[in-house]
Amino acid sequence: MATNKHRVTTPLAGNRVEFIMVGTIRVSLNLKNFSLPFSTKRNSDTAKPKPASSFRVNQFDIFFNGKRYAPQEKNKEICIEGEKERMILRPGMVLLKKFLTHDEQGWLNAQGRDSNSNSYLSRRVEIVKICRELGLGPGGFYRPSYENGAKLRLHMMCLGLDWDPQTGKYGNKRLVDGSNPPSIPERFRKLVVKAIQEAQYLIRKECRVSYAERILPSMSPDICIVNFYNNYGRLGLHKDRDETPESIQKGLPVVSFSIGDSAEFIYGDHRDVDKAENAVLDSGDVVIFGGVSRLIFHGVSSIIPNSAPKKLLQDIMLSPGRLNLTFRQY
Ligand SMILES: O=C(O)CCC(=O)C(=O)O
Ligand SMILES: [Mn+2]
Repeated sequence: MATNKHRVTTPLAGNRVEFIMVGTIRVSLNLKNFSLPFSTKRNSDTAKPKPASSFRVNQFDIFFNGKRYAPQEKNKEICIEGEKERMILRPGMVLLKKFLTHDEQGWLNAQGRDSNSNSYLSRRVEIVKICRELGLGPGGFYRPSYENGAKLRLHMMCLGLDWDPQTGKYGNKRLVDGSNPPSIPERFRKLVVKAIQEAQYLIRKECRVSYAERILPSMSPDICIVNFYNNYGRLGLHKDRDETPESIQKGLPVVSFSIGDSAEFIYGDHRDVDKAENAVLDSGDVVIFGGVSRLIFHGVSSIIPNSAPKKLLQDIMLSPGRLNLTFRQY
């Protein structure tokens, strides 16, 4: 069964039953060693695999072209320095509410112009704009499948290294079309480092310890998975465990940015939705889990429609849904 994104257990395991019609009779064919065309791992000896580069993925634009209903007033973004909430959710797991200021979530207005021209652009991180641009180019957004052919309920793009949901492996080329993943923009990497430092500061303060680094280690991200969930998007409970054993053993954290509509994020010690804890991740929130929480189960049970901040939607044409960037050190 395809139960999660990062570990896919054996659904078809190389076999597929297919039906063909012979006159009015339906005949089932058990196709031994059937492999999905984009899986290089399981190509049978007899079938001549098509080179990955001859496959194309459908381009996916996270900007919205249609008519949008006016965002509700209640979704107005409040982003006042000092009102930011920071929470330790469990040892090694921290939630930084509104860590990404509005400007850092996207600074272009709908016409593609800087929404505040005499602003301190150097401090701004154009996450949405950059993701959109990268997402339309080679190695950009696509709708990945599990090994059994079922589609993930999101669009994905990898930065730094490609991560393949079918093999659970990282590599330099995307198997599905042979493209190279774009690099992680330096601005993103700086923000990740800053977020970890804030989380460590919180741990030091709240837990009155001087060794926050041991509870939540620092890391330098070299991989990033960018997910775009529409209103029906979700991601089952899973662990992020495809990074190197050293990275995982050291508890180097996963750092996850949320932009756009809010999500019900679930997490816990078991792959059991009923036992999982729940946190709503709003636009601008950053969640970090490392140290003893590095291998927690986590997932997204739902996206809350129409919950994105009004200001964000006024300034950029992000499609209804949620953009998520998850950084790790390989
Ligand atoms: O969207 C999220 O908040 C989680 C994403 C995630 O867990 C992943 O990409 O591995
Ligand atoms: Mn994950």
